[in-house]
Amino acid sequence: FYRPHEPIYMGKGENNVHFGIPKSYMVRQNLSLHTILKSQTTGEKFPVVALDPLPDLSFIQEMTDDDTFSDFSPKSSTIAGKLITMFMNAKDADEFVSLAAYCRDRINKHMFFYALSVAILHRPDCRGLKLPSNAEIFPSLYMDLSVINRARKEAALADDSKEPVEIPQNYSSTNLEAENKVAYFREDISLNLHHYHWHLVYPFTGPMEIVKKDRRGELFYYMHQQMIARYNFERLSNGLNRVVPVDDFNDPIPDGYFPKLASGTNNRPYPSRSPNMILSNVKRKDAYVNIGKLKIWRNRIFEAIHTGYALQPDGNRIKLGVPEKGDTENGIDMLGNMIESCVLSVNSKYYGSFHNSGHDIIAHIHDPDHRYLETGGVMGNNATAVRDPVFYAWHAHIDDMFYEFKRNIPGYDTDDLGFPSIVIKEVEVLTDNQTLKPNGNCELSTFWQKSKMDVSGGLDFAQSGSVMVQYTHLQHISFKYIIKINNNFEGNRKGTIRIFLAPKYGEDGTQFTLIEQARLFIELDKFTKTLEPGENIIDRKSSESSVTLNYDMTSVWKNPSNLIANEEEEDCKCGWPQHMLIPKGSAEGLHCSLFVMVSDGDKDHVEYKAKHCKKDASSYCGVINEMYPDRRAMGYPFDRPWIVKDDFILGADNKMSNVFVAPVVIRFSEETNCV
Ligand code: CUO
Repeated sequence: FYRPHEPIYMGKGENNVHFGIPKSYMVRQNLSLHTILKSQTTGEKFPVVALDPLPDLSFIQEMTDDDTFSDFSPKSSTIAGKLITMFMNAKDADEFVSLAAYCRDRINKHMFFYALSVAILHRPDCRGLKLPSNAEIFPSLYMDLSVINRARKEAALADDSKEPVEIPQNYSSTNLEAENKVAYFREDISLNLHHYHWHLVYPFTGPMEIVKKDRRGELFYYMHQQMIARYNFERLSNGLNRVVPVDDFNDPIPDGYFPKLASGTNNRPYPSRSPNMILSNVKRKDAYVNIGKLKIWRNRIFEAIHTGYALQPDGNRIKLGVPEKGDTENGIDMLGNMIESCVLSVNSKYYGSFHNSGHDIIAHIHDPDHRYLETGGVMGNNATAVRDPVFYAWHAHIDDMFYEFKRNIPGYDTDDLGFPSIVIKEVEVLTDNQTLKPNGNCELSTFWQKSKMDVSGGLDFAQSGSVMVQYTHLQHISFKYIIKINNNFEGNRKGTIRIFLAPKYGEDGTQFTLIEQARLFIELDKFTKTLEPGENIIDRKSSESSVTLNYDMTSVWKNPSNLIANEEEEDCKCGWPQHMLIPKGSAEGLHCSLFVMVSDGDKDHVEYKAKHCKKDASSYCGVINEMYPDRRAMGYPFDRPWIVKDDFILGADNKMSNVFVAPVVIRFSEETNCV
């Protein structure tokens, strides 16, 4: 992974005269039997097994380093699927390493590292191996190209005269563009890493055994639903209206985006999109999307949603899994795989590839017939898509389609929501610098923080040694929830504590109804507790959240043993950034509703195969090789409408004792802290 464009060095054996000769030379000399590989980071040599026969890479030739790898185009994803399969089929770790070494300089770099990463995450012999952060491998996908150029200059200096290169907080636009107010969210390095990593863990192509994961389609729906809810929360924090979905393919796309990034393969700048551009059919060698087809696919998907049945390739219909009451919901799972679409789609010919093609058509809006030889835009890459405002507009539409299903199945009634004899008496949040609620209100505090990361591993051909960049991101003062629960049963009961947060007021200052607020609730935490009879006081830290992961940006290259995860970390490689758990709020204080529910832990419980299973960041990312750790529908209890009084959430008719809504204010301070 180190320095992706520098050739790897291989030779024929310990005493080989060719040792240390760049791979490109070896290709020219037709030297194909490689037995010694030299580590780029340490200079250490180690043997690799000879491959016999050599792998046939003819399927990959259409994709050179001059092409931009797009996660969503059928061409890229078909080739990537074959490459992943090849890596997964290597019979042992030795063969896997040889295969990777053989392929590395012969394949489009982005494609290579994507497929290799998917394989490392899924091969049993790679358990415990940590992937380096993609921002370290391809920093130009995560920060302004001018920062990379300045980092190269720093690399040439002696270590004691190097200074960190600052990534300006506003580098893609100014506040003349209203969307710039939420650029800190869209362009957050760790958020982009989360999205990239999520799609590595849940590829939509490749061998069945890695695509087919428990409730995969449902998680595609839920993780992206939460991204939209969080983005809208952030927008309301900044005085912006909620995102408007892209649902009419003939309308101009109002938002422009000028990324200032370079592609990780050919170093060309990512194309920009001016405001109000109009979609047209994409007819290129590397992408083909027809607007008429998109509309047909969408109609068919809606037909499946409204009839409750999907058409299979053999002409028979299959129930779209509309759940019987109390059952785990699987209709949304089927729909997730169908809309995305992934290889698990019930009928990919008939329902097409709606979501992926949407990414693809938007990514090529600037050069749909390739007459200018431009590559695709940021929407075509999972590592860069979420920085573009149109990502949220597109996914808001996708989310509306999922919600169309959810609102057509039975809503939750008090039986589905209640847990009689469990009473939440009080909920408080206290930040680490508070012992009491100020003015009787629970208050959360957000601020800017500066952090650093080392990009030297991605500065190909630059001098070695660390090169730090410094960036600004949102942060909050850590806090804890104190929840008082009475268990009026005679014995112990297991409770699942579900904590959500939503803004209380809409764009025009009116208080949301439950129906409006439901789709805005963001999950903050979910955990299980044994509740003893009588009063229980639960004290839970924000850092323990089941949603988040603490992104450690220290370079793995400083000490290659960092690539081996310790036991604790083994299963946690994906997650919402901890520093973005709480939306920004506002200087005057954004009023929010903190929703806490206790549901019956026995009904929610899922049995794992493994004895010790780390559930870090499992809410949006699941648990590797395991069932999703909650039997309820993802997003429960806000995934479906409620058949209870509309004003319930406002506390006017609190019949369900296992639910509590506490007012919380998020106050933002302009002060910047450095770590
Ligand atoms: Cu994550 Cu559209 O699925 O980007």
